[in-house]
Amino acid sequence: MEFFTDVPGPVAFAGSEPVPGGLAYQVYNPARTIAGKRMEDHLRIAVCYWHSFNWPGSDIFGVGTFDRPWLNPDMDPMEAAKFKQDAAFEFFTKLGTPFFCFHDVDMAPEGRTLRESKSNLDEMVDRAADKMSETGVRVLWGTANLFTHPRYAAGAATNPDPEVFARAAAQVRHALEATHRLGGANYVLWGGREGYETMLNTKLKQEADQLARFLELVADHKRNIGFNGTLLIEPKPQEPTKHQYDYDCAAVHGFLERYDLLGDYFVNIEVNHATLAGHSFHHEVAYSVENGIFGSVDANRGDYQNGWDTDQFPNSVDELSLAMYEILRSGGFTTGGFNFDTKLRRQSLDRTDLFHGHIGGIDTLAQSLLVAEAMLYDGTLETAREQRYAGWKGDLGEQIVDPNTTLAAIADAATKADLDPKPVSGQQEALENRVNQIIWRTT
Ligand code: XLS
Ligand code: NI
Ligand code: NI
Repeated sequence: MEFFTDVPGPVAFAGSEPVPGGLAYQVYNPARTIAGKRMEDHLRIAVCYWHSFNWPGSDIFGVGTFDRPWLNPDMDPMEAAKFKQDAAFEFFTKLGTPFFCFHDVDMAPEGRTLRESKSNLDEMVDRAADKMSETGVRVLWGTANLFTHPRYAAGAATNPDPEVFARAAAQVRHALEATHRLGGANYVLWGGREGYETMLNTKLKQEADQLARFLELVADHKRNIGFNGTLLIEPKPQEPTKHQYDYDCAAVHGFLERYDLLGDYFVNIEVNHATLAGHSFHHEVAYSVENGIFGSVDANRGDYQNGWDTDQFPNSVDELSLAMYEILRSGGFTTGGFNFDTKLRRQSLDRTDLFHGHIGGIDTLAQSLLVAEAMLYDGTLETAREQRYAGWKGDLGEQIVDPNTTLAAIADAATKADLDPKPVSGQQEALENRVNQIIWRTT
C-alpha cells in the first residue's frame, strides 16, 4: 500500500528552475563529478528510521501531532513494524538516497523476553534484506537503543548494576549481528545515558572502566563475527543525562587512548551535539580528522537560542562548507556518510513535509560540497596555513623537535642569536572575506 501518495515518483534533480510544489533537488545531482568522485558517493546520504518514522511529533508538553499510523498502540506490534518498514522503504526510494540507519527497536518491537526481542528483530531484518535487494538501498549504520527503557535510567554499560550491563550486551550483540547481516557500513554507539545525574551517588572511575570494558567486548565481537564495518562513538555533552562521558571529540579521543581502544573506534559527529558542547561543527570535524578518529556525521543542526537537541534539518551553507572542506581535504568519507537524525517541527503535518525537510538538507550539503571543492581549488586557506607554520620546517623548528635537544640547548641557541621575533598578522578578516567570496560565487 502506497503511503506517500502525494509524491508520485522519485525526486529528481531539476537544476535551478523552480519546480511546482518544490519536490525536486536544485543542487544534489548524484551523478555530478566533484573532485574525481560522484556527488552521491561523496555525501553518502542516509535517512533515519528514528525521528522520521518512529517519533510521533511529541514533546515534553504535548502528545504526537504527526500522521504515523504504525505508531498507534492498538495495532499488533509486528504488523505495525511491517507497515512502518513499507512506508520507510517507499520514502527511501522516492527520495532517491542510497542509505538508511536504524535502532533495533525502530526496526522491530521489543518482546516480553530477550529471546522474543531477538526473534522479532530477526524477522524484520530478513524482511528488510529483501527490500534492500529489491531497491538497492543500503545500511549506513545500525545501533541499539540503550536509553528509552526504564532499566537504562542509570545507564547501560555504566549502570551500577552488572545485570543491566549484561542486558545491554545482549541487545548490542543482536543489533551488531543484525547490522552485519544487512551489510551495514558502520555500527554506532551513542551513550545517551552513559553519564550521571548527580555526583553524589556516582563513582566516576568505576563507570569509565565499565564503559571501556563494554567497548572492548563489542570490538572483540565485531572481529569474531567478521563484521568489516566501522564502530562509531557519537559524542554528546549532555541530554538526557546532566553530564555524558562522551562529551565531545577530544574527550572521546582521550578516553580511547587511555583504554587502548584507538583504531577500534571512530566518531560519529552530530552538528547539534557540537553546538551543545560549546564548539562549532567545524571544530569537531577538524579535531577528529587531525587526530585520525573521524568517521561519520549526523547532519542535524541545533538552534542557537535553545540549549537542547532540536535536531533540525541543516540549512546553512555558510556553516557546513568549512566542515565539508576539512572532510574533503582529508580525502572524504571511507565507510561514513551524512545521515539525517532530524526531526520535523511539530507543526509540519503533511506527509510531504518529510520530503521537504530532507530535500532542503540534502541540497544544503550538496551546495556545501561544491563550495568545499572550490575552496580546495582556490588554495587560499591551504596556503595561508602552510605559510603560518613554515618556520617549523626550517633549522630551528627541526632542532626543537629533535628528541635529543634539551631546553637548555634551545635557550642557548635563542640567546646566541638574540632572537626577537615580531608578531605577524593572522589575516582573519582577509581569510573570512575569501571564504565568503567563494560561497557567493559557487554554483
Ligand atoms: C541523540 C542521538 C541519537 C543517536 C543514535 O541525541 O543523536 O539519535 O544518533 O542513537
Ligand atoms: Ni545523533
Ligand atoms: Ni542528537
